[in-house]
Amino acid sequence: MTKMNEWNHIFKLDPAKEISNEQLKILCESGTDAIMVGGTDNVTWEAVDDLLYRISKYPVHRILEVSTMDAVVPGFDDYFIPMVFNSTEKKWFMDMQHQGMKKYLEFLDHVDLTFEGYCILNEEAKAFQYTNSVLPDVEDTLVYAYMAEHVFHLPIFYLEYSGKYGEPNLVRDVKRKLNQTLLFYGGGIQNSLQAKEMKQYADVIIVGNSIYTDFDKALETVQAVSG
Ligand code: 1GP
Repeated sequence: MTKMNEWNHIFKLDPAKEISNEQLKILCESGTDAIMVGGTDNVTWEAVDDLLYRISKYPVHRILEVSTMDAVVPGFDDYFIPMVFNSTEKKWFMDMQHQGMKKYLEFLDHVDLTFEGYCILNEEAKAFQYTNSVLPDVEDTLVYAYMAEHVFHLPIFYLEYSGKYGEPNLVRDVKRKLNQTLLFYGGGIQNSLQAKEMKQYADVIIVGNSIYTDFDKALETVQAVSG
């Protein structure tokens, strides 16, 4: 398994959506650096467990991005925990995470937890609305990036445009603010060109929805940014 700072690409699977075994095999064997399981709505234990079982047939790195305490299924290689910087409610930055770790306190020495500084930039995204986020301007976003690295020393700062292709210049400017913290970009990547454009600046791009809307083009994003 390569180290996270060598990663380029992640496919994010939504446990609430259907995917065939054939497509799953192709994604897992595509050369992507990891398969991340995560979503906002209807994330159930059964659906996460089913996806974990199915992706575990392949030698791919398996990440659960935790969005609900009801579906923290054991057996993933990594657990990614979002901390939403631009939420107006502290619970999405600190309290849910605190409660979750309290629930699993006895296991914390035995699992890999990776905290992601999240900045949600699409007002239409379910996660934006669910977390009562406010849209930051460019300066706000740059300061969140600075805080992720220098105040909280987080390994990841994640520009999350879920469902919408973002602003490459903002991704570029945020990247310039980061030295140690990795920049993840996710949102609206549907083809190789978009993957390449965002990968110029982001350390890792995340491709989600287009898996379900245009599988072949989503698949091409791996080769577009690898190597
Ligand atoms: C969603 O950032 C990921 O959490 C990917 O976004 O689904 O728009 O590709 P898309």
